[in-house]
Amino acid sequence: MGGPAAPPFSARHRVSMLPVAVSSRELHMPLSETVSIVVLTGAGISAESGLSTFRGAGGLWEGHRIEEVATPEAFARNPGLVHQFYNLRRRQLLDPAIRPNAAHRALARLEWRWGGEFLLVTQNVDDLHERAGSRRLVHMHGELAKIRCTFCGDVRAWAEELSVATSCPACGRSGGLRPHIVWFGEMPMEMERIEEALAGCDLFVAIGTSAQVYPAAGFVEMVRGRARTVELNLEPSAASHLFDERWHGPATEVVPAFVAGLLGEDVER
Ligand code: BJW
Repeated sequence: MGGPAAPPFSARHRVSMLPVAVSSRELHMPLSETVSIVVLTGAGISAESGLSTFRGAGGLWEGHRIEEVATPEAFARNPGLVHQFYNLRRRQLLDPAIRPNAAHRALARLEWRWGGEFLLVTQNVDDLHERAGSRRLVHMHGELAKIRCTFCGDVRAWAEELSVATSCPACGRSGGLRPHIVWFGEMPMEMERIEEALAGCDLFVAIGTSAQVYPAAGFVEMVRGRARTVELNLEPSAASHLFDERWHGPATEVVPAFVAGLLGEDVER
C-alpha cells in the first residue's frame, strides 16, 4: 500500500469489533484500552513471498545449518562461503518475483491507521516490510541489502556481489567488507529502542517466528502479565504456550484477519 495519512479518528475508538477467533473472555484487557502495539516478525511472514525460512523443511542451504554460516567465526574461517550465502540471498531478494504479501501490507496498514504508539520489530533481513509501506520498524538482525566496512564502519546500500577482494567505497581498503547482518554471538541492533517499546506496550504480537533465537524469543516473557500477547504462526512455536492467544495458519490469511479485527475493517487479501 502507499502511505495514506493517519485517519482523523483514533483507532482506540474503532476496535470494538473482535476477530471471530478471539472471544473477549480470553483478552487481558478490553481492546479499546490498547494504546501501544509492538509487533515482532520472523521468516514465516515472508515465506509466502517466496523467501525460505531458516528452520524446518527447506530451511537448509546446501546442507549448511544457519548456525554454520551466520557466525563471525564462520566468516573468519571461510569468508568466501559466507559471502556466497549472502550474495545468493541478496540476488534472490532483488528478483522482481519477490514482493510483499498481504501480511506485510496488513501490518503497514495497521501502522498508518492505528492512533497509538506502534513499533514493528523484524528479525528479517529482507526489505519487504518497507516495500509494503511500514516506516516505524527496526531490523534487529540487520539488512541484506546493506554492507558494512569493519575497518572504517561505513554502512551503505549494496545490490552487487560481495567478495573478500571488494574494496570499501569509503576507505578504499579491501578485505573488511561484510554483510550488515547480526550473526550469532553479536548484539542485535537498536536493542534500547526495542526494550523501551516493549516496556510500554499493551499489545504484543509475534508473527512467523519459531521462537528459537534470543533475545527475540524472550520478548513475550518480558511483556507477559501486563500486555495482551498474541501469536500468529503457521503452527505452534516453541513459545506458543506463553501467549494469551494463538492463531495458527498461513500469515497471508491470519495477519490480515487479525489486523482487520483490530481496526474494525473488512479483510484485505
Ligand atoms: C509461517 C509460514 C507462513 C512458515 N505463515 N508462519 C539464551 C539466551 C539468550 C541468548 C542465547 C541463549 N542461548 C544462545 C543465545 C545466543 C543466540 C541464540 O539465540 N542462539 C539460539 C540458537 C539458541 N543469539 C544470539 O547470538 C543473538 N545475539 C545475542 O543474543 O546477543 C546477546 C544479547 C543478550 C541479551 C540481550 C541482547 C543481546 C544474535 C542472533 C542473530 C540471529 N541471526 C540470524 C541469521 C542472520 C540473519 C540472516 O542471515 O538472515 O537471524 S539466525 C536466523 O534465525 C535469522 C532469523 O532472524 C532468526 C530467527 O528465525 P525465525 O525468523 O524465527 O525463522 P525460523 O525459520 O526459525 O521460523 C519460521 C517460523 O515461521 C516457523 O515457526 C514456521 O512455522 C513459521 N512459518 N511459514 C506463518 N506461511
